[in-house]
Amino acid sequence: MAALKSVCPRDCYDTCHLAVSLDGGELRVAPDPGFAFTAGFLCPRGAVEARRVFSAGRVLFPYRRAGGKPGRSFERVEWGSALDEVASRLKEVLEEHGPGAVLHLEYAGNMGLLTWYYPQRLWNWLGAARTDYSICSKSGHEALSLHYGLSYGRTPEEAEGSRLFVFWGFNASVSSPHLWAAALRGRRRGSVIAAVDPRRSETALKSDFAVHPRPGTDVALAYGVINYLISEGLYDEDFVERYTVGFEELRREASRWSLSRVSGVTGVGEKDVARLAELYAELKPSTTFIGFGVQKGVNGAEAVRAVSLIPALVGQHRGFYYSNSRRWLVDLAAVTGERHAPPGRVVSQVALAELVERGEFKFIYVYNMNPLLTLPGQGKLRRGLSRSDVFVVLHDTHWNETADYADVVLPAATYLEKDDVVIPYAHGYVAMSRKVIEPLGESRSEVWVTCELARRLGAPEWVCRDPLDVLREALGGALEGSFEDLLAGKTLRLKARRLDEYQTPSGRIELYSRRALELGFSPLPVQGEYDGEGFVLLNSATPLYTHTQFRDVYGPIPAVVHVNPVDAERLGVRDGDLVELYNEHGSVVVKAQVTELVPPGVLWSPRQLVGLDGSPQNSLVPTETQRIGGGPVFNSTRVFARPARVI
Ligand SMILES: Nc1nc2c(c(=O)[nH]1)N[C@H]1C(S)=C(S)[C@@H](COP(=O)(O)OP(=O)(O)OC[C@H]3O[C@@H](n4cnc5c(=O)[nH]c(N)nc54)[C@H](O)[C@@H]3O)O[C@H]1N2
Ligand SMILES: Nc1nc2c(c(=O)[nH]1)N[C@H]1C(S)=C(S)[C@@H](COP(=O)(O)OP(=O)(O)OC[C@H]3O[C@@H](n4cnc5c(=O)[nH]c(N)nc54)[C@H](O)[C@@H]3O)O[C@H]1N2
Ligand code: SF4
Ligand SMILES: [Mo]
Repeated sequence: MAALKSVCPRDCYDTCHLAVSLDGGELRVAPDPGFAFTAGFLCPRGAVEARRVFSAGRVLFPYRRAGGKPGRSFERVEWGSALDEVASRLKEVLEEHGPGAVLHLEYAGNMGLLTWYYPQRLWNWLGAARTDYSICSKSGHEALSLHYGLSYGRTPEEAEGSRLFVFWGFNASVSSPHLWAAALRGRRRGSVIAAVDPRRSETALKSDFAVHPRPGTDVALAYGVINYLISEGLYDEDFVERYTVGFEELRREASRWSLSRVSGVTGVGEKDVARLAELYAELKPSTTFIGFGVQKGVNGAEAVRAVSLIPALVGQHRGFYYSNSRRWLVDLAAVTGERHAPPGRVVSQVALAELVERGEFKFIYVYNMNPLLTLPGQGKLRRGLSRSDVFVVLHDTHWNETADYADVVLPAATYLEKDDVVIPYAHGYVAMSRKVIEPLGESRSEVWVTCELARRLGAPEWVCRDPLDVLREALGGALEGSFEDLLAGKTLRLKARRLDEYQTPSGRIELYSRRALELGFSPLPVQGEYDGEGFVLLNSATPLYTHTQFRDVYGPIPAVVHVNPVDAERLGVRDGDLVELYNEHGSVVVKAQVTELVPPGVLWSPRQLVGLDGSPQNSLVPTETQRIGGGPVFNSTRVFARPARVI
């Protein structure tokens, strides 16, 4: 069989274009050689997709619960009776409690328009509650929009010619391997790679220059850089004059951040702060890659704001890279049906556990997400979902922890078993992702399940509109080329908003943000509290897993914690010993790895792990939300540690 085009739909910066073939019945997933950015190699996850599709972890049939919660005791049922049961429970809850007691809960397990967005047509028609999708990048988006209007930045293509690549709280060599490869290509042409990370991350270790601020002190560091640029006359006066407003206010605030004060707060040596500023002044163009990682702490949004202002001072139009989801003209509302029926109640995804514990939802439909490991406040979430008055449905490709709390589990087709279109958030190229094999077992697409439920609930015709027509409407004005070209298998570029256009009240980069003032935030970035008791527990992406996916191929996410030798000594912990991490929210037992990759006072674990005691990492993370954007605070979680005695 000739290779078919597909696109990796994982929540990942790279959105690899793929060539998928069936050689003698064997499924082969390879990079599409025709798409330069991701040609050449796949990451360790992309490389084992075929194994994941055929793994023993697949949900292949519909099931209904046959034992208590939590637990995996299920009986197989026919699709018809599973859907009938779901529809009748849904009707009961709607009648008794209204649509606000019905929640659809999803994230980006598969970023396809038909997988993630299409099902929302049904829920919007019902007026059901949804979340604010704040779990990942929302705070950073809102932060950038205060100063730049829409939150988009450069694409990898636009960044590639940079002479300086700064990875700020962004472990790209792990979390965005093709972007990292692009940076390495730049280095071979003489560019410099710098990293800002509290840890000696994989990316920091491979960079030409790295600084290691204390977690949560990035605002201070950014002000240090800004102050140095201004006071040494190294900033681009002409650019600042033409494209920004609020320079004087920024200058005044930054002038309070002398090298010695910055060094005191961040722990970064004065010379290194100055060196970072000099790199910005000397090496142009530069691109600052602002990671989702730095943005997931109490000071996360403020850090994104502060860091994003540095490129403006050195004369770069949107000289940063964050997420470009707001750069394209894709009409998502055409997919979610929001113009027919706006979403009902919107609740915090980060703080969802609070509402679930209080029993605010009686019917929860989960798809494309594994909230029973990935949401903060696991203790509350688990207590809430154990209530007898909540009915939980899960539509997933694989068995996961959420199934342990589900009443009905429905089998989902993987991306290789259905057609879809994935909109990337970094590069701007799309291709139709084609069904390569028939769905395994009785697994079915989200479109199919949505329409089966819609029919049972008597939904109007628009809810179940032909998915191709929906895609045509959503993408019609968004492509450089026609939708028919896309259908015919061409790779097309997305129309993109301009880099030098600023959708702020003044039409310029607002170093001092009027919108922030109106919203009740400080017009200039603020360095918040960063100190506290015990340790800061950082956690970030690791190479073999996409969040909780690929454990069926690679085994459990290693339940380990990195501890600096000084702390290990003080705690009486040796390499390989068991340690209990605990705070007022919960406790998790992990194995210590004594290493200088983390500084004293800071711990690091692979994110979303399950402890050796079966307790999830997110039982330590509070449901606290950031002021700007309502994002999570994973990377400012405070914990204590002690040698673990029993398991
Ligand atoms: N401690 C800690 N927790 C975190 C984070 C952190 O840094 N630290 N990061 C947060 C971030 S940034 C994110 S983005 C979230 C991610 O949180 P989740 O989105 O919950 O992450 P996944 O584990 O990838 O779960 C996706 C689920 O979708 C399923 N799936 C995959 N493909 C399909 C499909 O085609 N159809 C259907 N129906 N299901 C499919 C997978 O099998 C999996 O069960 O986690 C957050 N949680
Ligand atoms: N392999 C792999 N790649 C992925 C994913 C995956 O699950 N696996 N998930 C994708 C998704 S959804 C996301 S959100 C991204 C996340 O990928 P990134 O944007 O790279 O973010 P993280 O991996 O959360 O953390 C990056 C770095 O931020 C550092 N950091 C933590 N706190 C601070 C701080 O206060 N200041 C600074 N300067 N740095 C800090 C951490 O030490 C870490 O090295 O990765 C995407 N790519
Ligand atoms: S997970 Fe990311 S890097 Fe890996 S194949 Fe998919 S898009 Fe590419
Ligand atoms: Mo994420």
